[in-house]
Amino acid sequence: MLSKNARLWLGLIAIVSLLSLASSCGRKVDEDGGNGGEPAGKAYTAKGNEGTISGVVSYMGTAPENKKIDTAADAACTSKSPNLMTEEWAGKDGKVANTYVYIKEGTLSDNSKVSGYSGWPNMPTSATLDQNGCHYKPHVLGVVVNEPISITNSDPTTHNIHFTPKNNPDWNQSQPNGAAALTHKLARAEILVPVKCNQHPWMKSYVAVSKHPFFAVTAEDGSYTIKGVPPGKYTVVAWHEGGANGTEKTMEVTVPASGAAKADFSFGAAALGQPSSLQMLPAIEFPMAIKH
Ligand SMILES: [Cu+2]
Repeated sequence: MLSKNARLWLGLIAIVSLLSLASSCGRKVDEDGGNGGEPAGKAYTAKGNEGTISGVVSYMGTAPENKKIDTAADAACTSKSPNLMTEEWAGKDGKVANTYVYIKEGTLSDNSKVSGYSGWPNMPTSATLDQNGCHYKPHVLGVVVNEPISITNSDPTTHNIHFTPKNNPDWNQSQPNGAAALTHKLARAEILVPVKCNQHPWMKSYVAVSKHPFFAVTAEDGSYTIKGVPPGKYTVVAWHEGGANGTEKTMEVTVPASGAAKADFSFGAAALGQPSSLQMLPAIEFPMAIKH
């Protein structure tokens, strides 16, 4: 017969083992590359006949003026960035910068699905998000799941970087003047994660987390190029900030073998009548169900 003490110990050991089992199961979900607990897919091998998707994002009509930001709350910001402006409609000559363009889904020429792959050639391996002049550079950033994001503070003041995702854990770190770079990774796909600074309420950026490398952010001239795309038919989406979840425009394109597909997008009220711009979809995907 076991003594009362021994039974108590056995019970405790059983509880601790169960708890560690549960937590290792939880970690597995975080490390699965954002597949939501689904089994990992296959890796795509480059065939040498990949193509590109490129285009230009424009504003139909007159884009709203960016506004001057009142930085009086922090003299260090005012002296470094005396004319800080909002960046929602940055861009030149009616073109729209800071638009995240990505392949949402698609079918390769061998009938396999983009979402069926978990590995792609040329996955980006590092990104930088700099706090400089009391705003984020870049304003919109695309990364892949688990890609290390180096977060730097180039300002003579303290920032507090705060990722506010729906599909990944909240992450909130203070970074004083001169502090070493911080590194953050997001384990699950999410389009897009708002990032803010708890010290300076005007500071905003958006980080898109993708399972594949087929995305780009538009430059000042509105242009973007997505490279290394296997021949196939794709749903391409352009996301731009604004409102609660941003606005998405959707287009279907075909990439021929070793060829190029064009996908131009338009935002703005005047663009609503355009056939390619009818869809106004919520930008945040529903969190994937967690299956163990
Ligand atoms: Cu800040």
